[in-house]
Amino acid sequence: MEQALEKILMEQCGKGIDEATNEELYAALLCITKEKMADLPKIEGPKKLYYISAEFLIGKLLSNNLINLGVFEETREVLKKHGHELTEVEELELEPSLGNGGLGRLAACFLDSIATLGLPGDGVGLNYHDGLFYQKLTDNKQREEKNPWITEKSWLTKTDYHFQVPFKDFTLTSTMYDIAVPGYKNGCNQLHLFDIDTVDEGIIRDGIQFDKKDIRKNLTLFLYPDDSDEDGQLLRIYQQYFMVSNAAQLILKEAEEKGYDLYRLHEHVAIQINDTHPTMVIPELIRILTEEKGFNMDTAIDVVRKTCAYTNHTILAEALEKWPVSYLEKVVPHLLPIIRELDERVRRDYQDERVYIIDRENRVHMAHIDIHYGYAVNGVAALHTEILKNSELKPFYDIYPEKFTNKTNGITFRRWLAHCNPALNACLEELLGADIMKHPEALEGLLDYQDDKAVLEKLRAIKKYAKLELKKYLKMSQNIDVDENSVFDIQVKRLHEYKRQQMNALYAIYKYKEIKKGNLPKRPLTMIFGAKAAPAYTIAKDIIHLILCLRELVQKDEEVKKYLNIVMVENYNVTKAEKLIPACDISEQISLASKEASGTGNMKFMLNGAVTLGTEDGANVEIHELTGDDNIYIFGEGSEKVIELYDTNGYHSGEIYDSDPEIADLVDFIVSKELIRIGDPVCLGRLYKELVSKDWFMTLLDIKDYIRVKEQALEDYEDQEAWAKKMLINTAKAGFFSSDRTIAEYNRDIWHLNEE
Ligand code: 26Q
Repeated sequence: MEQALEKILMEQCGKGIDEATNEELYAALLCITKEKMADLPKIEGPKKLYYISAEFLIGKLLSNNLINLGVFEETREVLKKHGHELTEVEELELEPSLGNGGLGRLAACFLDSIATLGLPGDGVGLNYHDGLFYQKLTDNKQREEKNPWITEKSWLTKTDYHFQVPFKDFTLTSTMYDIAVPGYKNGCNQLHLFDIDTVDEGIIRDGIQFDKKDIRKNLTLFLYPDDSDEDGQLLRIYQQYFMVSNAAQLILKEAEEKGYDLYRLHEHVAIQINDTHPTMVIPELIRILTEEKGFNMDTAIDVVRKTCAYTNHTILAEALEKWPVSYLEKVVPHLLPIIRELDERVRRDYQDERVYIIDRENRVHMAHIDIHYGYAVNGVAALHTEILKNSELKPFYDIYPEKFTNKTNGITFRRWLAHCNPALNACLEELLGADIMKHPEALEGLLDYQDDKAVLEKLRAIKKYAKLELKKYLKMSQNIDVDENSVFDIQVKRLHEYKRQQMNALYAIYKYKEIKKGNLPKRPLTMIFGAKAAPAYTIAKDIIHLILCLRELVQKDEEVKKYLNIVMVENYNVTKAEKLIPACDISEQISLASKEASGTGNMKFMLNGAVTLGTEDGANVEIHELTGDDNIYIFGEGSEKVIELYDTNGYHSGEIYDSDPEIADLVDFIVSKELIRIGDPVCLGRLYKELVSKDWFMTLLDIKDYIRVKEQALEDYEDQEAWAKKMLINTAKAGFFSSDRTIAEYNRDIWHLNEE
């Protein structure tokens, strides 16, 4: 590494390593790493996976690529020897924000694991120039700004692959860009990101506004542009079709180049459809096979069905895609005859209109295409899959029980342990004498040390160090002060009512009032939030406003400030997650039971020795099973009760509000004199009203139990040794959540990539 670095720095800027600036070092390391990845063997085999996803939230790549190439330590040492810090060099890398949250990050973890397991599998997605917006917090509100990440030198490599993508009124020529995906001490796969050359960032004005009709200029500008109006939704359809038409053409081109018989495509190719965003790949493949490859309809459908598999990530009705036929007519009319044919075949075979593809209102249910015309359907955590089978997708499960499987999500330990918490990783490897990156199950060995005072002390020291690092970072980035001796209680994830950040905010109100009453906590509490709200999601923005107003209130109160600190991290993203997660004591996973399909942040916190405070939802259920009752804090109603309340219309927040003065007291505070003086009465009033009159995600149902259990957790924290043991057990039991395990299961049950 040292020689390579010296050589390239001399060539590029005529300097030695000592004199090089961080910018020059970054450019040189980028170049060396790209070359090393190009030299890796391409992972190959009899069958290849294409993981199609509208999102790949890959995060910064320099350190991770160095780790996977096995040269991270060496590189750090070389830089150190010459007076530089790799962490400072890495600060210069811009994070590609090519995802919203869980689903996109999962896709990135999966690519890492697929390559690490040596499986041939590429990602296919879009090269959004600005990704998801950059979140600014000003005047206690979220403002959206553009978030460009593509610089002249980046991880993208332009290829000479181009495809023609036909839309109703015009045809676009694509360009494929590749990002190398090296496995950990293994060969290399690719992430293919499609783009068009005519995209124009110049059309963006005031924040993130742009002409939604100018497809040639806007197609790959943003991830999920605001789709609250028809033009936004049409743009989404343009994006989705552009993605899948390129994917289909790439898949067929590669298959033909390898000399495969397209009638046996399914023996050589598996396509994973990540939620319904890439669903149009099914009719698109059928279209190309019938129109261009001489297939008849029956055979085309048969081959495609044996090739495509679908992952469901949500049961929230509003997130299940249903496109009006009229919208598809405007963008991709050539797919409609095929979609209608697919629907007619369903109608011929089944009488139950709940399984039709086109409904009475002429909307196309994308998930229904996937389930009928794919060979596998999976949920992302045990509870989620059970809910799919027994309620949300029950009519489909009754028809195709053999298609349904569970694949509990996972996270890559390369990023979420080795990279983000090197001190913990080093400690674990030393204790366990194993490469945790290859053998996550070895973590269980940590249980042998659960009563070893020296080890417990070491784990606490590692946590303290991470808290100090976060303290420095918050000071530097947002000029926020935090006390490393306080409890760090963290809720970071997209802002959504079902995730119930509002419930956590009500806890902050509770704590504020208690402190005001003189019930002082034994130890100060730092409540950290990080969350972006969708630009058109009004109530979500109101919740951010409430949290920021509460911060201001507490900060201005010299008395309360000593005991309570409310922090909102600006522009929460992968890079910030890497700094927050190692520093966490209490991990907030408080969604309404049944609503969070899995969650993956919960796994990252657990691995890094945080204790979960959560509901029996998504993968929390599995975390609970692994840790046992003593090492997790569970509260709230379970999913069965919640589902029953929805089915019977049995929940009325107003009744709880009217009958419980303690709860009313907390909710009323949202529109109290103190807060209205600080905040926007319209936003706070709207949120108040939402909670007392609707509260669709049942905040008031669980708030009291939440407060009770959180108080218990804070009390238990005071027994530092007992708490350290909980931390240890959480880390020890986290091996199950390695995405290597998840991917091995996908391969065993769905993809079968190594089988001739
Ligand atoms: C749909 C229609 C119109 C506009 C946008 C969308 C849309 C966009 C993004 C729907 C869903 C998403 C993203 C969903 C997501 O991130 N789901 C999360 O997936 C994780 C990985 O499986 C789970 O852990 C989380 O529980 C789940 O919420």
